Amino acid sequence: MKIIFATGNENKMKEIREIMADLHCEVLSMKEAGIVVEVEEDGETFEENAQIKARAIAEVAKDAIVLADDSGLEIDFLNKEPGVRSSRFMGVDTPYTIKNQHILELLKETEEEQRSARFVCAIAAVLPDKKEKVIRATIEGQIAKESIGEEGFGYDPIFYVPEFGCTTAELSMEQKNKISHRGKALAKMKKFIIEYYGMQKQSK
Ligand code: ITT
Repeated sequence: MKIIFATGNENKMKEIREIMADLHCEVLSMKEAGIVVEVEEDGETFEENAQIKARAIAEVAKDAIVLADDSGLEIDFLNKEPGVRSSRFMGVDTPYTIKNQHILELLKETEEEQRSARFVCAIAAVLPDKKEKVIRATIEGQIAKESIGEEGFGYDPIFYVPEFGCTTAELSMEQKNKISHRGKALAKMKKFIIEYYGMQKQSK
């Protein structure tokens, strides 16, 4: 079985590959599958956007499981912004050093209890038989006082996880995948895929 991941984000793809490594499937990015499709992510929720991406790629991907990830950072003090607009926040081409600095500035005067935030990830699947599934997971944390860490990508350097006493940009990919929104959502999706195909085999 082949899995095609409907993402153009190489950083997400690295994490996804590691999480999916123990599944006996070939995991391909859209680029590797030779698929070039522009998708307008105009949904209002992470789930809707993940489904929009997965369905668009499933239209052209034959006999493969298509998965898509829509994710982002919700900051309570900013009314859950940037949320579904996390990648478009301040412009898609604006470097994250600038986006992160701007967020730190916006929260400069806040107390610790006002800095709560979470990463959200929705993973949508479209299976070859057209069955669909969508799974959401989150990781709770706080906006850090300063940007720290070189690992990860995007908003990781300003996302502080109290249990670990560091930002997600200070965790190795393996550590981050164990606790992250993406890691948890994909673990559940893997379980669903294994059970679904297990069940199908039994019913034949
Ligand atoms: P695709 O739509 O092609 O998958 P994208 O980067 O546009 O790529 P999203 O629309 O899902 O993906 O936007 C997610 C953004 O949220 C991403 O670009 C990061 O800025 C942020 N984000 C999501 N997960 C993150 C993580 O684990 N660490 C840091 N930032 C993250």
